Amino acid sequence: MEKGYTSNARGALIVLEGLDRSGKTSQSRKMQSYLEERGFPVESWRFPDRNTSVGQMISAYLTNKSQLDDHTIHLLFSANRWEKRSLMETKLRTGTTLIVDRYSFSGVAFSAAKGLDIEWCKAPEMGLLAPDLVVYLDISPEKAAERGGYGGERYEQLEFQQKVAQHYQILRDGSWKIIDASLPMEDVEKQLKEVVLDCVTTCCRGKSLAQLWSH
Ligand code: DGP
Repeated sequence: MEKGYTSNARGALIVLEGLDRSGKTSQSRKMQSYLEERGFPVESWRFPDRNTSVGQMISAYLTNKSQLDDHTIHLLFSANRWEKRSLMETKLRTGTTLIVDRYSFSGVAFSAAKGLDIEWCKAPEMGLLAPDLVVYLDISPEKAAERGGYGGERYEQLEFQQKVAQHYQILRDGSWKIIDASLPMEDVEKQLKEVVLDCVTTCCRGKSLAQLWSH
């Protein structure tokens, strides 16, 4: 074990958030390779996880194959995170860092953008694991829309993304790292590497795991 690392060493829970087309998916892959090259056990996850049965219901909704009440789909997105919670905890406690593309903040920002109450939206997320780092890839909805267009899923519309951006603003706190995602990809990557490595190192030194939105 490297000097300074304790027996409480664990993996870091790193969450990437941002609007659709902000570059989260490409950057998660880059961060995974970066950490692997440095010898850290790491996995790339994403929510929604469309592989589970709940995830398939979410996918049908997003691709407009099914209609669901706004509260119902909100709870399904949350259930999709809950069904992965215990595996997530096991991975972290056994030393694997998780780079997660979207998490509870997407859950709240997207549903609140439809007009649901923020506190109501947060409630089912309480008790999920708290990220050690949230990175927000900041891009204007207009710029994001210019990036090769949207794929045609339910939320991929400029007006809706503008509302989502406003709700991300409300959710942000001082612990979030905000990276200008309109910069060239290499510049975004460079800034991400710094904050990610710093976070992984802190968790290796035994930072304890916390829960989301517990008062
Ligand atoms: P993605 O696979 O990252 O492209 O996400 C699919 C879409 O679902 C995207 O428009 C963002 C949205 N989304 C992701 N997580 C949640 C969530 O928890 N709740 C809601 N309402 N929407 C979400």
